[in-house]
Order: sequence, then C-alpha cells, then structure tokens
Amino acid sequence: MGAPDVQEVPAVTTTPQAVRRESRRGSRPATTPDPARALMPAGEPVRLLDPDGTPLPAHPDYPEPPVEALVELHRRMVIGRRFDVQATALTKQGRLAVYPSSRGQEACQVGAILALNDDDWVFPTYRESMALVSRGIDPVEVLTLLRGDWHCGYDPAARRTAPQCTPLATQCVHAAGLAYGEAYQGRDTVALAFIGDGATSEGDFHEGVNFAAVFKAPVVYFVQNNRYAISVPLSRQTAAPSLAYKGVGYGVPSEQVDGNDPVAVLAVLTRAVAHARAGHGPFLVEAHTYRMEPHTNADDATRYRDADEVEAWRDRDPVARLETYLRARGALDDAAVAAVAEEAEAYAADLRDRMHDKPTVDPLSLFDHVYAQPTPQLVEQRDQVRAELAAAAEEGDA
Ligand SMILES: Cc1ncc(C[n+]2csc(CCOP(=O)(O)OP(=O)(O)O)c2C)c(N)n1
Ligand SMILES: [Mg+2]
Repeated sequence: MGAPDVQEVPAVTTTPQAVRRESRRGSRPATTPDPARALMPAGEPVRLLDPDGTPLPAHPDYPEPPVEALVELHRRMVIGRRFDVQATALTKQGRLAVYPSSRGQEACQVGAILALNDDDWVFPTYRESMALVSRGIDPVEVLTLLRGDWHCGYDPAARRTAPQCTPLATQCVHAAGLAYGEAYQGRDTVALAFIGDGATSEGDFHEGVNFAAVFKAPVVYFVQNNRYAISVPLSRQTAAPSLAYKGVGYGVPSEQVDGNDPVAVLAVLTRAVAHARAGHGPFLVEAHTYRMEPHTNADDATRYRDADEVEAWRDRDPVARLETYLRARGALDDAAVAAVAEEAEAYAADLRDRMHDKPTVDPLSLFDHVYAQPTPQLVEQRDQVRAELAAAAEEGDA
C-alpha cells in the first residue's frame, strides 16, 4: 500500500490558514525534532523474506528470530492450517454452527502467540481460533462457542485468554483495562489484542488505544488487515495510507509488516511485546495479509471479490514461504516436513472424532448467568422455554 500521490492534490499554500501555518512553521528552529517521527511506521511493510522464501538483507530494527523459534513457528502454522480446514469441514457435517476461517493468516495467528509468554494475556476476536489452538488450548474447547453453547469452552483466567469477542473492537478496551491493572499491581504482563481492519473504524478501538497510551498500559494492538470486513473492502473502510497511522494519532509507536512473511511478523511482534513489557506503553502493529476463505462458511465471497485476486495471494502463501526458507537454511528436510504433516493429520483426526460426540447443552442454562438476580422478564422467558421443552418431551413420548 503506497502513500497517496500528493502531487495530484492542488497546492493549498494560497489559503490564509495555510499562510499562517507556514509562518508558524517558519518560526520553529530547523533543528527541532518532529515528535511524531519516532512513532511512525516504516513507509513500506517490514519484510525479512521475499514471497518466494528468499531472505532479504538484515533489517536494522528487527533482528531475525532464532532458527529454533522459526521451526516451531512452521510446525504450529502447519497444525493450525490443518485445524482450520477441519473446522470448516465440521460446518458442512453440521457439527459446527459457523466457522470464521483464518486460512492465509497463519503467520499472524501463530506469530502473535509465539511472541508472547505463557502468562501474558490474549484478547482474541471470532477470527482467532487458530491462534488459540496454537496457544495450546484444546481445539474442542476452542470450538465450543461455535457449536452453539453459551460459554467460551475454556477457562479464560487459567488460559490467560479472554473469550473470543464477536462485538467488534470491544476487546481493545478490555485489553487496555487488564494491562493497566496488571502493571498497577507491579506485574510485567503484556496484553495482546487482535483486531481486524474493519473494526479499526469502531469507537472502542480508538478509546482502547487512547486509554492505553495515556495510562501507559502494556498492550500490543495487532491489526490483521485481511483487506475485507465481510464484503466491505479496505478502500471503502478507510482513507488512511496505513492503518498503523491510527496509532500515531494517539501517541502510540506503530509499525506495518508483511503479514504473510512469518519471520517478519514474529520479529516485529517480538519488538512490540518487548516495548510494552519494558513499561513504555502500547504499540500498534498492522499486518498486511489476506483472508483466503469467505468471511465465514455462511458467506459467498465470489459476490464481492475476483478469483484473480485470491489467486494472486495464493502465491504469497505464508506456510510455503517459511518452509522454503527453512529448507534452504538446512533447518527442515523432507523427514521433518513429513513428521509435522503427520502430526497435523493426527491432530485433525482426534478433533473430528471428539466433535462427533453430541454436546450436552441444557437450553435452560441460557438464562443462568445473565444477571446475579434474574429480572421478572427473564424468569417469564425461562418458564416459557421450560414449558415448551416439557410439551415437546410429552409429544415425543406419545
Ligand atoms: C459492533 C459490531 N458491529 C457489526 C458487527 C457485524 N460484523 C461482524 S464481523 C464484521 C466485519 C469485521 O471485519 P474486520 O474487522 O476486518 O475483521 P475480519 O472479519 O476481516 O477478521 C462485522 C461488520 C459486529 N459483530 N459488531
Ligand atoms: Mg478484515
């Protein structure tokens, strides 16, 4: 994504305001540093590997992560992709109500998790199932919500992972509050909030980032720009040259990265997490990536995007890119790649088997945790559902 062509915009130096602005600028000594400069993202997304897996010259700000971390990144991406394919299949078998795939976004999903410590906090959206299984949460637990249960399936406090958030951007405020609280109590926990490109237009994103900036809360805001908010393309969502500039406006150092370059994603997020952990406040990263599947299995993406566009992104596949690089470095060979593929197959088979067990959901439990004291309306609704269930059971017996 390049900067807009300012040459085509008519010069504005003739307006009185512009003249005043110019004269004010003129009164500033030429040596005064621009305070926004240190916050600015690179002009182009940071990239450490070419799309074909060829390494680029070392980056001055983002050293390459250790090779062992990259091998683990590859392993988790392969398993994550296999999980994602299996979850999509489970929707077709009626085992899942809905599934938002993150195929194509593996470098972001797994890179973010590997950049964190186990006791850091993650604030995911509905898109982040792959990230959560990559964090070691049981995939059946991760998919519980999508089977139609009312709870998120795992213990958020034990897993240091908030429930996957469907209301857009609300997790940005939760992450700021939790991170502030942890720092207040003297702990060096970092909170990483995932967010999509479209959701950066929501008020909660701006409130969260602003709060975190003012109170120096250790949050990493990780924007996965996958080019679409359901059917709405990025160009209809924002006029900003990069979503990373949205951090700069709040005084938050920001960066943009090639989200399909796993090495760059891990390098940039590692630095962002270190910045937050060191007590310097939040950091915002925009990853340029692409959602290869429709928004969810319930969406028809052919209605709003060209097959050519999808094909072009297939050539930037993050898993193949990392594998090529690690093979060239001698860190992966045929046997290692086959072993990871086998592990991924076994993981998917186990998930499939366990998802064939019917979930035990008591419809009445829907009313249990809404309020500490249920309202009269809620009691009435619960009685109504109880009566309907009893009538249905009687009909079944007859
Ligand atoms: C507050 C709110 N408004 C609208 C929606 C409906 N909605 C669900 S997903 C979505 C698109 C979000 O796109 P983006 O932030 O780019 O994330 P992506 O789905 O691409 O990961 C919308 C509008 C919602 N869930 N919450
Ligand atoms: Mg999006």
